[in-house]
Amino acid sequence: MIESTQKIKFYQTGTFTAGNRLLDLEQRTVQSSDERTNAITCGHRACQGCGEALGARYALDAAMRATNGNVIAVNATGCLEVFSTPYPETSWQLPWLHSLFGNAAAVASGVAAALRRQGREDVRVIAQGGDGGTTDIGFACLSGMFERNDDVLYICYDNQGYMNTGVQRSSATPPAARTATTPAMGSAPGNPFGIGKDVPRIAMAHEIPYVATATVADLHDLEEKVTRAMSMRGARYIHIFVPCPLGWAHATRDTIRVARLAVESGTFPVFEAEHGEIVRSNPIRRQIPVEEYLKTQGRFAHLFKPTRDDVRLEALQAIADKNIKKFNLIREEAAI
Ligand SMILES: Cc1ncc(C[n+]2csc(CCOP(=O)(O)OP(=O)(O)O)c2C)c(N)n1
Ligand code: SF4
Ligand SMILES: [Mg+2]
Repeated sequence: MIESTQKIKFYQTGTFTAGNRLLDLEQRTVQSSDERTNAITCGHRACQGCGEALGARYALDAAMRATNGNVIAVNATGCLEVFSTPYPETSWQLPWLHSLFGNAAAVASGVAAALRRQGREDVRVIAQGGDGGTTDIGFACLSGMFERNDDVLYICYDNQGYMNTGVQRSSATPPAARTATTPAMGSAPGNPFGIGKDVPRIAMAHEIPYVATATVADLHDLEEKVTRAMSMRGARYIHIFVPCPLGWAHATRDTIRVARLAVESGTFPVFEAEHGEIVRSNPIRRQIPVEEYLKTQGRFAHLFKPTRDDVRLEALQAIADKNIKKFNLIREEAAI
């Protein structure tokens, strides 16, 4: 008789809350614990199915657990700031500061410096902003924060556009995507520009202690990365992929599915880097064609109707294939 063993992997434990029941208590997510902080709580005005609201809740609750509740958050202008703090109300259950659209990293650096001066090393600082606040207007302040290695975790919630002001294009908007400023008309409908700024890799070029990407589709992974980041000192950066049902024109119930398809198609690579070197990447279980991801969203509808745009579909597939190669996302041991 031939005896063989196969390691069983519970992939669903990473995604669905119900999957937590398959895990020991200490391995369950922060979100499944009734002791979580609820860092951003009910009453906010995010759209139904907003990926950014979910991402912020997951990240900040994990950071609060990792620091015994000692977090000060600094927020850039954007949806997260606007929907959570309509004056005089707030949904934040932690000290929280908003200044301007472009200076969250600089304000956070100042808060960290003041805490250091007071000898309050137990209190940790998180800066957070959207892709516009991070990859465009806040980029110089962010690079300065990295270069000085200030003791701040910066989190970018990437919904690939200026959503708060009506879905304009940012430098994180993918090629061909329709936005209010890149309409689906003309010879190159949608965003006519290239691949956008790859801020996680730009952050790596600063050789800061920690850089990671994550999505709202994998709660365990996201929480682990925030926890790891909070165990370190110096400048850290996490880039979280957060679908936006309003701007991307996908069903509100599909936020998690859209994020998962972005990962499984290779469109959004999930990895970690320390001091400028990639140390881990999350393998793809089953590569899906990029089309399967694009078809979930109205912002790419013009690639399929009234006629199929094979040239641009191939270009988008090529970007995903390149990611898969660059980050070694398809590996023998990942297949079951
Ligand atoms: C200097 C300045 N320019 C423009 C604005 C208007 N503004 C506020 S939020 C925003 C877009 C934010 O986009 P992003 O950072 O991606 O966050 P999102 O709303 O998509 O989460 C813009 C253009 C502003 N507040 N300040
Ligand atoms: S526009 Fe998008 S990011 Fe803003 S609240 Fe709505 S779903 Fe969230
Ligand atoms: Mg945005």
